[in-house]
Amino acid sequence: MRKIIAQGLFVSLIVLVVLTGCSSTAAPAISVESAWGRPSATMPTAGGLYMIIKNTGNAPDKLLSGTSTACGSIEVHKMVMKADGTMGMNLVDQPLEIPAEGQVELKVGGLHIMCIMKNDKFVVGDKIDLTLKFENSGEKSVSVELRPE
Ligand SMILES: [Cu+2]
Repeated sequence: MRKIIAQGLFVSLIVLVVLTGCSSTAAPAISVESAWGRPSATMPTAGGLYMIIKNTGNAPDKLLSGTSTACGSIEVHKMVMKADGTMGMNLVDQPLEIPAEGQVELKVGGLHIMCIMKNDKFVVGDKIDLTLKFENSGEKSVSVELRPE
């Protein structure tokens, strides 16, 4: 009887090691690079924010939301070709997935973060603080440099 209990304990220990091993190794590792922003060409009170969101971890993560002292609200947009051949923007209403061991590039002509400005305009040369909230990685602070183009 004692032997069975001892074996049972041993098996539970192995299960515990395997379980905790998994939970500590399968995690996203998010970093943000090359962040910059510019005034929108079409919306005078909005600005586009561009950056590379990298995930060096082995589990995906999702960008849930963002806040900034310079922005009244923040949305993820995607540039699309409209039926009349001009470019427009669509709201991305699903959390943006950052794949494991991958990256998502927010760039001119593609995905971007739209900052609906609190004040009148972006001042080129200024830096604005942006906080991005990820599902698993929590909040990441990003300094965004404002450029003319
Ligand atoms: Cu936009």
